[in-house]
Amino acid sequence: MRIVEARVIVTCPGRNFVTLKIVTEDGVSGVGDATLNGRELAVVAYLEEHVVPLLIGRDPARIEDTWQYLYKGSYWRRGPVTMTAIAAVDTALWDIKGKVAGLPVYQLLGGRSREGVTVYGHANAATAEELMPEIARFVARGYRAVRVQTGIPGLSSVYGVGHKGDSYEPANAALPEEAVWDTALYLDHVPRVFADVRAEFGPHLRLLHDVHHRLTPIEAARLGRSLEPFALTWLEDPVPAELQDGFRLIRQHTTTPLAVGEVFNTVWDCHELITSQLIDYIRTTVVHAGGITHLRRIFDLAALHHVRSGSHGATDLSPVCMAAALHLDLAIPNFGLQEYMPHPPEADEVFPHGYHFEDGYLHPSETPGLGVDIDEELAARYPYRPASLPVNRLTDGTLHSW
Ligand code: EZ4
Ligand code: CO
Repeated sequence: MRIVEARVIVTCPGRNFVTLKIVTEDGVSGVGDATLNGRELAVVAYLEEHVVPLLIGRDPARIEDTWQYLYKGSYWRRGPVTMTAIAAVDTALWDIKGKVAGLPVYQLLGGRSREGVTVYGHANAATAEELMPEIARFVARGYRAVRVQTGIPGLSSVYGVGHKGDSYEPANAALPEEAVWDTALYLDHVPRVFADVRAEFGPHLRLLHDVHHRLTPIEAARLGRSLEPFALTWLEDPVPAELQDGFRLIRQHTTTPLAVGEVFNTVWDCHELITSQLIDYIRTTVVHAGGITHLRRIFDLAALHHVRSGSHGATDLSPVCMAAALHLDLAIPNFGLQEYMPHPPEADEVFPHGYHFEDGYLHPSETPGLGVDIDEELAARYPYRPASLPVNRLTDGTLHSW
C-alpha cells in the first residue's frame, strides 16, 4: 500500500487549526493535528513545501521508519515547527494503521491500562468571589481535578484567566496584546486563594495551578513552599524551562509536585528533568512533541524515573490531538492526568469525534483508528484569522514573558 495524497487543511472554527490528511491508494485516510498556536502558517509551509513531497509513494505502515526519516533526514533536528509537522504525519499514520487493523489505536499501543482517562478542567475567575462557584461547577459535573487561576489585585489582566464559561482563548489579537506583570503581587495573592479554596472544598479535590513560566527558580521555590499546606497535585511551568537545571533549585526547597513540558518538542528538552527526578509530571503532548511515536518514548523514559504523564490539552490543540492523546493516555502504565478544555461547538462540528466525557473521565472512541475526522466542506467555511498570544512587561516596561 502506498500514500497517494497528503492535504494540509487550515480552518478557524472559533480558533485556528491546521490538519494533515494522508490518503492511501486503497482510499484509507488518516488525520494528524499540526496546529502551532500563533505560528500556524510556518507549519503549513514546512509540511507543504518539504514534507508532503516525501510522503507520496511511501508505505504508510512504516510509522517508525517515516518518523526517523523526517527527523534525521532533514539534518535540522528538533524545534517546534519541525516537530509539529512530524507529529502530524505520525498521528495520521497511526490513524491509518488502526483503520487497516480494524482496531482503536490504544489496542495497537498495548491495550487499556485503566478504565478511563482522568481529566482536569480550568476554573478561572477575575476575583476570589467569582472563583468558588466556578470550581463548584466542575465538581458538580464530576471533575476530580481542577486547575485554579484568578486575577491578581493590582493587575488589570492575567494570562490564563479567561471569561466565564468553558473555554478561554489566550491568542486573542492579530498582534500580541501587552499586559503588565508584578511578581510580588502574585506571590502574595496566590497562597491566599488556595487557602480559601481548601477551606471551601475540603482536602480531597485535586487542585492544580499554572504559573505560565513567570518566576525565577528561587521565587518558584518560595511559592511552592507557601502552597504546601494546600497539597496541590501540581504546580505547572514555575519557570522558563530552557535551563533544565533551574528545577534542581526549586526541588531543594519544596515538596509541592512540579509539572512542565507543554512547550517542549523532544525528549531532549526534558531528559535531565526526568532522569534526575526534578519533576513529577511531564506535560508534553502528541501535536508538539513528535506524535504518538515520540511521546511514547518520552513517557517510557519518564516511567523509569517516577514521572507521570500530564499532557497539555488546551483548546489550541485540536480534537485530532485530543483523540490521539487519549489513546496513549489509556495505554501507558504511568499516566497521571490529562488537561481538558472543551472546544467551542463549531470546532466540535468541524472535527467529528467519538471520544466523550463521563463522570470525570474522558474515553477514547472504540472505532478503528483514532476515531476523529475533519469535515473539509465545513472547515472551508471558517477562513484563517491571524491570532497571537499576549506578552507581559514588568511595571518598568521590561519584557517578561506570558
Ligand atoms: O498557554 O495552550 O496549560 N495550559 C496552558 C495553555 C497554553 C496555550 C498556549 O498555546 O498553559 O493555556
Ligand atoms: Co500551561
